Parts: sequence; C-alpha cells; structure tokens
Amino acid sequence: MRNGETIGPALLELPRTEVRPPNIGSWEEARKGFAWSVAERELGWGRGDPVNIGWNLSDRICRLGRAQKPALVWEGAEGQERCYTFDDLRVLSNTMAAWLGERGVGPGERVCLFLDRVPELYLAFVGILKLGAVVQPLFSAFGEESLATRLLDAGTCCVVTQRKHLPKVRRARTLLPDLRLVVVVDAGDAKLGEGEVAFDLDAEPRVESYEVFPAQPETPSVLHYTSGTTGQPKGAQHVHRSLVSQFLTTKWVLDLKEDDVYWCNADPGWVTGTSYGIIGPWSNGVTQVVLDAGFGAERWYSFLEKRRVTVWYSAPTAIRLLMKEGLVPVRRHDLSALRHLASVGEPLNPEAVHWSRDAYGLPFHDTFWQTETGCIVVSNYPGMPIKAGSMGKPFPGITAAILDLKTFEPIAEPGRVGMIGLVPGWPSMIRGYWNNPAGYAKKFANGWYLTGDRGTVDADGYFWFVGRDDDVINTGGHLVGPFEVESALLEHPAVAESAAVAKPDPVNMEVVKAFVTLKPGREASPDLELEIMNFVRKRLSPIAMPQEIAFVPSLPRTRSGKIVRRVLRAQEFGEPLGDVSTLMED
Ligand code: 6R9
Repeated sequence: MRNGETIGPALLELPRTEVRPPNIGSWEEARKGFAWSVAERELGWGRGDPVNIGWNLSDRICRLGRAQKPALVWEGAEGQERCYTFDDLRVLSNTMAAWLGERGVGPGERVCLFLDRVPELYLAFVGILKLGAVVQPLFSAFGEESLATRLLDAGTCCVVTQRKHLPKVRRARTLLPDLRLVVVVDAGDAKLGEGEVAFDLDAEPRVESYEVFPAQPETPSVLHYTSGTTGQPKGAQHVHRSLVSQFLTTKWVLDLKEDDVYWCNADPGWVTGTSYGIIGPWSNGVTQVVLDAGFGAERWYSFLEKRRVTVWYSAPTAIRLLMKEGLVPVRRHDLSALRHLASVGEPLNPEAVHWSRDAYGLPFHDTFWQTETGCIVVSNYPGMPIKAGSMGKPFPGITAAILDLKTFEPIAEPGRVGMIGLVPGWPSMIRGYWNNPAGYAKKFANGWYLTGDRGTVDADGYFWFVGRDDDVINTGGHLVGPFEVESALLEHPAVAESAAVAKPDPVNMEVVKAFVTLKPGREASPDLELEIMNFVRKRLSPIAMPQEIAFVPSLPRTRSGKIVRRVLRAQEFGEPLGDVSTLMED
C-alpha cells in the first residue's frame, strides 16, 4: 500500500520551478511562541487602520503601492475577459457600497449575492463589507425553494442577482416579507417590477472616496449557509476579525507571494470560494484569476496554461475527474508555471496525491477545515514532508486533538479513532449559527469545539481523516471509515470514483456497500465486482471489504463537490433522505 508513504520535499525539486523558501519557514519554528498578533501587526491593526475586511482587501493594498496591479482577471464561459486592478476594486466596491447605502441598506442587514461567478459578485462582496452590512453568498444554481429557505431564515433585505436568475428570485419573494430590494446587475432593457432596481457597474459614477463602516473585530461580516453533517442548512456567522486567520493561512499554507497568479476554482457559494477565493488572496495583495464556467479537463488545462497560474487551490472531486481523463490532456498543455497545489473539501486519497505528482510534477497538499472554522485548521505545508492520505498538522495557533467519543478527553495513544476537536478561540471561528443557538451549543463539549469528523493522529503528529460522524460504518462492532475503503477502491484501475456506506445486515448490524463509477472504457460485470471486492479485501481486511458493489453512472454530491454518503445510506436503510436542497442535479 502506498497509503502513508512519505513524499519528501526533495521530490519537489523540479528543474522548471524556481525554488524559493516557503512563507511559513518551517512548521516547527512557526509554531514556537506563535501569536495571532503576528498577522494583526502585518495588517496594521493597532496603528488605527480600519479593521473592516472590505477596506483591507482593496484600499490597504493600494496604499502598499499595488494600485495598478491586477486584482481580478476574469474569464467567462464564452471566453470574454475582464481585468480589474486593486484600484478598480477599491473604487468599484466604494461605488457598490455607496449605491446600496443610498437605497436604504444599512449596517448589520443581510445582503445576498445570488450571482454566477461574474465580476460583480467579487466587487459587491467587498462593497457590502465596506457598508458594514452582512454578506450572504448563495450558489446561483439553487432553486427557488433553497433560496427562499435561506433568505427567510436570515431575514435578508436585499438580493443582488442577474437577469437570468430573476424568475427564481421573484417566485421566492412571495414568501419573503423582509426582502425590500432586488438588484439586477445586467438588467439591460429588461422590464423590472416593484422593488427591482438595475445597477450597471460600468455606467454608475465611480465613487473615488468612501468612508468605510468602522467595523470592530467582532462586527458580523459573512453569513454562510452550510448543510453541516445533519443536512439541515445552518447560517454560519463570521466576523471581521476572521481576516486575521484567513490572511495568515493563505500566506503560510497556500504560500502566496507577491508575483503569484492564483486560482481557487471554488464558487463563493461555498466557504472556500470566499475565505480563499476572495479574502485570502486579496488581503495578501495577490492577483487572482476566475473562470466562470463549469468543469472540463480541456477547458481547465487551457485556463491554467493561458493565465500562467502558479498556485491552484482545488478539491478532490475535481482532481478525481481530472484523473479520469488521464495524462493525455495534461501533456497537451504547458503547465510549467504551476508551483504549488492544494486541495480541500473531502479527504484527498493517496492515489490522487501520487497521480498529481506524476501528472503535474507537484503533489496536491491536503488542507482540512469547515465553514465553521472559517480558515484552514489542519494541513500539509510547503516544505513539510507529505504523508499521502494524511491531512497534515494543525496550523500554528490552532490546537487540535483526537477526542474520546464518550468523554471528549484527548486520546493520547496514536492511531486510535476519535472525534477531531479544536480548542475554541481562533479569529475566524464562527460566532454562532443564525437563529439557532441550540445548534451552536451542540458544537462544544468539555471545552472543545467538535468538528463532527472522526480521525486519528499518528506518532509524528500527522492527522488522518476517517469519516464524518454519521458516515462511519459499524460492522459487527468494528468501525470502518469510508475514506479508507474508498482510497483502496480508487487504487483499482477500473474505478474512477466511489462512496462506501453502511448497509443493514441481520448478522453484523451493518456491512460495507460500495457505489462505484468506472473509468471510460470499463464495463460493469459480476466478475469485475468480485475482482474489486477481493482487491479491497487484500489491501484492507475482510471486514472492510464491500459486501456489495453497485456500479452507478454518478454519485450524489453537493454543489461544493462533496459526495453525500448520507443519502446513499438512507436509501439502504429505507429512511427519509433529509434535506437535499444542496444536492447537485445531474
Ligand atoms: C472547507 C469545507 C466541511 C467538511 C468537514 C469534512 C470535509 C473538508 C477535508 C474534509 C477530509 C479534508 N472536509 N476538508 N474531509 N479531508 N481535507 O469543506 O467546508 O463545506 O463546511 O465542509 O468537509 O467532513 O467537516 P464545509
């Protein structure tokens, strides 16, 4: 098994990349005497500079002498291009903030962004924060019901959207007494109804100077709706102080340097697309590129090549889809500008780490975090040896432990499975769930913040993911983590993707059932099923071997790309599917 094999930094020394020391220096050194005030000082806090995130992403960067540097290089699905400098970002976010303020949107009110990844999404995000309002980004692919639930819960007063999403907003609006203003960024000659107003970024008079809302560190900033482990949408409330850890984790984990061209392919409807698709890179004054188009290996490689992307933050789903396409499309492109790759959202199978090293000459670095943590909390750092399949080590300033599932006391011995817990209090931890104090209270026990994920820690202090609390399979009293089974499945040459879930069993209570999609050119058959079962049995154990394999065309996943095992499990148990509003339709 290659699981756990160490990939040392030596292997990263590729002739094509200039080797510069990582921003973090060494993890051990960075951890010694760490204080978040390191980042606060760098951000100028204490000198009386504004704390407001919006100001920090734009005005502060201009003041550092980067006003004319591109902040956003945008490409649309049809190849359209737009480029905005940090000065444009400063002025256009001012414009948005002033415009909304004039129309009665006030500090603390919730403003929803219901947009594709168009430039207005990014500029309005910054503007809404400058105004002191709370920004609520939602996937524009949401249907009217998912939209209405989240807007109703948040008491949202304003939605910024596009013409093509107006019908959904209009239908949702009948249920939303608090929604006063619908802003359409591309109205053109569309006939707008009551409470609907056109905003044209290019035509609006540019607001050169704007007094940003004097946000305090604890002033609410972003409200992110997440499905969490139970599947019920919850509004995770962040505050302006989150910037401190989003800024520093971007610098140390994603290793962004001044001349980088950074691509985070996540949609801002998902926390990755805001923490590291807006706040992280711009607070570091780095150019980011955005592609407002869906997945496609050829399209993505062309984009990486054309934009000379140097640092790429992606997710296992996308990586597995790229693996499925094989090396041929990779070799058709010049990806030599790439120098650092990172991944988040789901466990990163060892196979994916090895594959990326072969395909791109660089391994993906796994990073672990949640909507609730607001920033990366456990990760693999540039310069630190990677153990393929491990999530890495806690970020300096974060104390993580594996907790006993009953007592919530830290488990001392390496390798024993428990709940991943964190000591509360880092800057970007959520301050509550909107309208749901009871749900928030459940996230803590014995002084620990509970992630709801199970894992282990090894003798070297590396953390390993086992599964979400409700995804772990209990077969005859043995706990089997889906990640381990899925990683073994992925090593089989016919398997493209997989999900391992519990299936009821009269003898063992539960057994493992695997749902598998196949690589192009492979066909499902009873022989293949047996072959794959044996393959897993040899690699893991008879207990972890799937008792049944279902070959399926695709797996249910969320809009952020996560495989939703609980839906497959519920089907096996004949239980209700729970909230499925974040599921992607195929
Ligand atoms: C950023 C984000 C959080 C849940 C988390 C865990 C899973 C995220 C992971 C990972 C294994 C990783 N998750 N990163 N599991 N390894 N590197 O994903 O936030 O959408 O709130 O999801 O995603 O189960 O608890 P969010």
